[in-house]
Order: sequence, then C-alpha cells, then structure tokens
Amino acid sequence: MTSETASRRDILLMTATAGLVAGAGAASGPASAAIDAPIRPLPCPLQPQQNAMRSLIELAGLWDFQLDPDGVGETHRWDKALPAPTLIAVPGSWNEQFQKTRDYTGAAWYQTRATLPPAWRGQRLAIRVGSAVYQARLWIDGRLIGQHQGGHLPFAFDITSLAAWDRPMTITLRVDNIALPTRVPPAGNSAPGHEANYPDVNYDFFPYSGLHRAVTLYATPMLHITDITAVPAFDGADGLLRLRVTASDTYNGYGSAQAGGAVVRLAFVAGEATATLRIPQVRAWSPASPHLYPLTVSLGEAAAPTDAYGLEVGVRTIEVRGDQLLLNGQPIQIRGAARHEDFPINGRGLNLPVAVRDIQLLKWIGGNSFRTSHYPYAEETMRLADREGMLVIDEIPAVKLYFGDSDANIQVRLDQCRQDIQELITRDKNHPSVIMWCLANEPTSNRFVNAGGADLPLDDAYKAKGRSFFEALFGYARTLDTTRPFTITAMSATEMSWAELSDVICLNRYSGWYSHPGDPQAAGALLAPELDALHARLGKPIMMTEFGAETLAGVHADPPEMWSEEYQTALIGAVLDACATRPFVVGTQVWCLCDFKTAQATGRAGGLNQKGVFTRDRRPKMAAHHLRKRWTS
Ligand code: GCB
Repeated sequence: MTSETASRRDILLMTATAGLVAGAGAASGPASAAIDAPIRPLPCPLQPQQNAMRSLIELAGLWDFQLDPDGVGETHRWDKALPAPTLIAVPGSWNEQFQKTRDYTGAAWYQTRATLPPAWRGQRLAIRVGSAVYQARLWIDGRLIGQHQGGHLPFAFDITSLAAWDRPMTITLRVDNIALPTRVPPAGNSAPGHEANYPDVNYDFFPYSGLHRAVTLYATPMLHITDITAVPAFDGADGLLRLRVTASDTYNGYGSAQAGGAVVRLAFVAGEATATLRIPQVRAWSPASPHLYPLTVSLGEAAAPTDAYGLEVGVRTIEVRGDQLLLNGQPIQIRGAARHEDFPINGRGLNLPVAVRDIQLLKWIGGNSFRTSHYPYAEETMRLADREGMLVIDEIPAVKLYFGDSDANIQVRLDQCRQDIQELITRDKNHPSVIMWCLANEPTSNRFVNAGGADLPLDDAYKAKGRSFFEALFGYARTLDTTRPFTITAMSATEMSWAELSDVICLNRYSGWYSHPGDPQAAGALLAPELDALHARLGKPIMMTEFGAETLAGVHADPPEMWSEEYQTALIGAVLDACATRPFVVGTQVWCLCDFKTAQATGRAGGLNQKGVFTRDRRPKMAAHHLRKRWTS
C-alpha cells in the first residue's frame, strides 16, 4: 500500500497540469537530459496522424517480454536489457499468448528498439501508448520517462530532447495489473464461498492485461496544434461548429479551419484561438444518416500551412428534456447492446476485424447503440461508431466501486475516477456518436468489505459516503463537458440516492436470472412497477442498460428452461414488452452482444459469460433473431 500511495503522488504530480478539456494545451516542456526526473505526460486529445506535416511509426509487432513476479526488474535495470526475454505480440493481452501467463497478476516488461527516420530531425517527437493495463512505466534508453495509471486510455510523452539519431533507441515498458483496493476497478470486495471466482476479481470480465493498443512514435512540426474542440449546434438550417483550437509554444499568429465548404480564420493569442464555422444547409448526423464532415485545422497562412490536423465531425445535438432524450431536438429510442473488447488469444488487444464485425452485428439486429462496458474502447471503434451511426454510452473503468473501506482509499479512487473521465472526455469529446458519459457501473454495497465473508447491508454511513463521492464526481465531470448527459448504471443493490444524480437513469436488472430463476416473465413483471415508481419519483428518462440470461448456444427447451435459447429469448422479450408501453423508457440495451471470457466461477460455464445474443465467435443465438425481427420490422 505504501508504494501504491507513493506512485499516486507521482501521478498527481505528473498529471497536475494536464488540465481540464477547456484548458488542455501543450503541457510538456522540453526535457533536460541531465535531469533524471519524470517528464510530465502530454494531454492526449489528438490521435497521432500521418499527413503532409506529421509522421508516425507504429511499434506493432513482436516485442521482447518477460514476467517479473518477484518485482526485481527495476533494481536489476531491466529497462536497459531484459535478461531472458521471450517474444510477444503487441498489441495483445499477455494472458493467452502463453499457457503460463493466463492468470498472471504482477509486473511484466516489454522492450523494443526503434530507429528514428533522419527526416524527423528538427521536429517535435513524442511517444504515445494507446492502452496499458493497469499501470505502466516507460523508459527510453534506460531513462525513466514517466508513468500512467488506469489502463484503457492513451498517454504520451514529449521525447524531443532524448532523440538518438545514430543508433536505435531502446523503448521499455513495465506494465502491472495488480489488483488493489486503491485502483479502479477496486479489489477488496469480491465474493467468498460459492460465489468466489478465479482470478479473484470484483467484476465479471477477465482481467486481461498488457499493451492492448498501438504504441506510436510520432513527429509534428515544432510549433503544432495540440487540441481541437468542435462543439456542434444548429442555427435554423445551418450547422455551427464552435471551435477552440490550442497550439504549442503559446503561439501568437494565424491559422484556419474548414469544413463543409466553410472556412474560418483562427487568430491565436497565447496558444489559443476560438471561432465559429457556419455550414450552410447542414446535413445533421443521426443513426439513420450519419453524415460526417471532414474538418481541417491548420496553422500559418492557408496557402502554406505549417501544421495541419484533420478530423471527421458530425453536427448533432443531444439533450435531456423532461423524461425524454432528444437527438437533434427529436425524441430518440436507443436500441442495442453492451459489449466487451474480447476475443480468444487476442484478449483485449486491439482487434479491428472484430470491432467492424460487432458494429455490423448490432446493425443486423436493428440496434443503433452500444455502451463501452466497462472501460473506454479503442479510438478506432469510436471512429467506426461515428461512421456507422451508432449512439455510444462512453464509460470509464469504474466497475463495482464500494465505500466500506478507509476514507483515504475512497479518496484515491475518486482521484482516479476524475483522472479517467478527464482523459476520456479529452480523447472522445469530438465524436458525434458519444451521446452520454457513464461515470460508474454498478457501484454497490460493501457486501464483503471487512466482513469476513458475511453479507453486510448498506448502512447509512456508507450511503452518505457514496453520495458525496458521486456528488464530487458528477460535479467535476459536468465542468468538463456541458453538452452531454452523464449517468451511472445501477444494479438492484445500487443506492438510488447515488443513481438519481444521473441525467438519464440507467438500470441493470436480472430478475428471471439472479432472482426468480426459472421464471423469464418475472423480468418484465417485476420491472414494470419499478419503472413506474422511479418515473413518478424522478421524472427523468430511464434506460435499461442491462438485462439478460446465460444461454448455451444449441441448448433448447420447451417450456423454456434456464440456459436454453428459448429462455433467453423469453426473458429479453418480457423486458422489451414492459419497456415498450412506457415512453419514458428511452432505451434498451441487452446484456450483452457476444459471449465473453470472465473469471472462472460456478455460474460461468467454460470460463465464459454466455449472456451474449451472439456466441463468442459471433454466431447468432435465437435471441439475436428475435431482436432482429422486433427491431427491424
Ligand atoms: C452486471 C454487470 C456485468 C455482468 C452482468 C452479469 O450487472 O454489469 O458486468 O457481466 O451483470 O452477467 O452478471
């Protein structure tokens, strides 16, 4: 716990100036090679891009890899050379690439070499890691550069002053996935006895770990664009993009932005410019017509730009009004499923074919949405969602938070959640597909904390602690984005005084499975009065973000029996029927799109959660056909 506390202090130090979305600029100064102090991470709003002024090298492929179960790597300077490495694929989880690493929790080291192209001399150089789960430390040529904590979100460092031009550079990452109460998701509240699982995690998905997304070296002009925020709006038939652009080096000068045939001049003062682009007769973005406009922002004179960055933007608005959710001013019905980034061997490693396929499957069942349960997904997936007209609930990795341990631990988790939502909004704020941010999945009672296995009820002290935690988190998050709703998803054990802080009330309900076994109709019968009571009390839109049943593909029963395809179909149908007659229920997302790997447990046949309406290899179960019939006709 002591080293965890120390590393938290480092993180806070290093992220201290990363800033809010509105203030995120080039936080990094040039690093002095003489000072062996960590370099502050750069904010990561813009995915590295290859264009006429910017270049990148993706360090994908086989890296040297070594487990460090005894934690000796730092003492023995493995950052210079790994003593006995094997090869591993990056990106990819380490768990299933070798038999012996499947359930490994601890530190592991990755190392590769890269030669900088001579053409990059004189440019600003950075290294960016798309996702390292959970904590990562980075060395270049034996020098500690910095660290990041939280997984699933990118981090980058300015390495201009460390560039080697006459030899390959050695890049080393130490990644660890140790489960601790001070991490998010937190350890320390998992079930004992027959509910226990292995590996021992407090959540229901496999703790895949490692370098899950691209590691990229990239070069930009010295003076360069550091962030673009484009907030869409309508003015009659015209579309507006309210732009805020930041540039490095407290730039004072000009630039320009163009989209949809409109051009606007940007006047930078101390590295910041704001302007509004007006797109006449705009084509609004929606699931039915996901029209995107290429937006190009450049520095310098339009005829001879000195830096440029291109984005695709959609013009749409999203708003909660009364008990409705309005997209472009019209009530919208959300249909779809929650997902996981999960596939055999790859684990949680970037898998573009699966990301493409999953969105096709969602469309095939007539869905228009997904939730990034239970962590931020790859940037490529968000781009696909924009292009395919998916409405996304974008979630931070705050699964199963609890409030039964020390105030100090709760504060560390709150700080981590703040960092997660700040980094997520920084990364995803320009995606039209993102219609809501989710700040937690199923914060829960303290069932097993300090209880020695007993089932503790939620007492008033814990309720109050949770309430102030969420007031602080919602309050902070709402300063980062004033244009989208925020939510948390609530299981039946989640205290409603926390969940009611949400703009859209999101419910995960499993009657007919975890309660009322054998009675699929219970899922609808118990839900209907609960929905009415919540609506009467809160007057807010409600969404079903999870409901479902474990289903072994190929198992059939009439009358329906648990684990059969008929049972899953009946249960899902009962929930959808209950929602269909209640216009304040603005969305239904089944749990979940596809079967996925989880920790081993008595209720998880084959180490899988099989509540997918598709199998893990993406074959439809009966419920997928049912949804397709229901949602496409
Ligand atoms: C939930 C969780 C999800 C689980 C699911 C289940 O409420 O949010 O992570 O996988 O239930 O199948 O139990």
